[in-house]
Amino acid sequence: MPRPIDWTTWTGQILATLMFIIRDGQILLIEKKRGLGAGKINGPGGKIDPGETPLQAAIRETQEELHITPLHPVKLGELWFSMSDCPDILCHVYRAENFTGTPTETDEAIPLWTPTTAIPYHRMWEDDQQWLPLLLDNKTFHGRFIFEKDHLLWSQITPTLP
Ligand code: 8OG
Repeated sequence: MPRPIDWTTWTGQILATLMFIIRDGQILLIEKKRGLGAGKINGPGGKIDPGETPLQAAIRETQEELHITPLHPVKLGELWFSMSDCPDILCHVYRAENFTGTPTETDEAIPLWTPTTAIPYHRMWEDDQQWLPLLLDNKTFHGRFIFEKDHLLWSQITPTLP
């Protein structure tokens, strides 16, 4: 049984972002080299710095990790993670259709273009297969998840109004 959580009073201790760029039937993912989820495939993203908006952080993290700038990102989702081994994470999820620059390997990430029909979910966080299809469909969503270490114990995805 997952530990009980009162989601009505839940607040994220760590604020984070994810950015998914989707162009010509392909999604730009990264192989993450360090930080939480190192070794996994994910979108670029990371923690929000003090004084930054979520959108500013999502753009900055994509610039730092891949040396590109996403154009006109739109927030589609919010993910609430209750983790057993680190503080609670509230993650804002963005989608963009275009970018400037050339995706480049950095100390943090290796760029990986994948057809949207062949996303490597087996190399991603366990919850991603529950909400990434909604993002690909341009739907808005709110997800809540309880993790025990790397293992997803409980999840709930709710569609939200755009
Ligand atoms: O700063 P750092 O890169 O370590 O921040 C963690 C990043 O990992 C941040 O972008 C949020 C993201 N992240 C989680 N949990 C999950 C998850 O379950 N799925 C995905 N796709 N990303 C996650 O912290």
